[in-house]
Amino acid sequence: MIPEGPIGALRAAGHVMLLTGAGISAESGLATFRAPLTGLWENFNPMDFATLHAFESDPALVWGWYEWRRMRVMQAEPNDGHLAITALQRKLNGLSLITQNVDDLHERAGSHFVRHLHGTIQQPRCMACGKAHTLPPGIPVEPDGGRKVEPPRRRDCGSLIRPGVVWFGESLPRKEWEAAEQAARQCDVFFCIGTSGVVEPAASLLRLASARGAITVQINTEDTGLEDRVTYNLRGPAAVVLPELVRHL
Ligand code: BV8
Repeated sequence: MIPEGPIGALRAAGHVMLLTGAGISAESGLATFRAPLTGLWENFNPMDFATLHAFESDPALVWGWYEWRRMRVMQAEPNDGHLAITALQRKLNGLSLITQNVDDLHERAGSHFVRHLHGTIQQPRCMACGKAHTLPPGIPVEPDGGRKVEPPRRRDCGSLIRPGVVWFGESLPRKEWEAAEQAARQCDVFFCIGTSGVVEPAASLLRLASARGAITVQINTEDTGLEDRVTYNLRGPAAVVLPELVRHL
């Protein structure tokens, strides 16, 4: 049951900001970032892979992990949480959608102007100059039993192609980050949806919005430690809570 508070705040808001994390893609079957990995990767920790050092040390292993994730993303479908956000975007004039996720499920649910703070898995780029690299069409095949997949190299200069994501220790894309900071400063209502609030600087956006007097709402299936720092805490799966919110608008 959704309390009247968040619904009234949404109705009255001039500018709403949504920050989504891996939890909103959980019901599409994509593992969240800190949940134990499954299958081929069950004994691996994402934190050990999502770094430039890991890729430079073993490009085939890290590229194999991203290809496995890209395959899982391409096999996944947007869930009712993604679709509810698209409905919110249509109902509310000023809505900023910022995601920490590297999947494209918000876009495939029909959302526009999605800001990816941590890049996207669908847009690999050249290690040397950052030039976008087009991957062959179709879903990557699961490597035959192994985990390693040699990353492609550019034909002209032979540079390695890397995943188009922001690794730990790397700066966020400036345009996306500035847009997120501006939205956090200006919004009347800030939702953090399906994120553990661990990764910086994304996690600082809630603090910025709150400090500027925004009403803050958390949607999560578990405690994150943010419960005392938000105005409203809605416990439950994003794919259930968000459609319920939209139904009341
Ligand atoms: C930076 C792309 C400046 C890759 C990701 C030392 C050196 C440098 C920096 C640092 C350092 N020490 C600390 C830092 C800062 C560091 C950081 O934050 N580290 C953490 C571990 C403390 N940050 C950085 O490095 C950032 N850059 O600071 O630049 C700089 C530059 C150079 C030198 C110094 C500073 C870059 C961070 C970006 C990392 N890249 N992703 C990839 O995906 O492979 S982050 C990764 O975590 C994903 O993007 C993910 O989205 C993100 C956040 O995680 P969550 O989305 O919150 O996912 P999580 O699994 O944690 O939680 C899911 C939640 O959903 C849970 O709460 C769960 O309960 C909930 N849930 C589950 N199911 C549901 C649900 N909720 C609702 N409904 C459901 N159904």
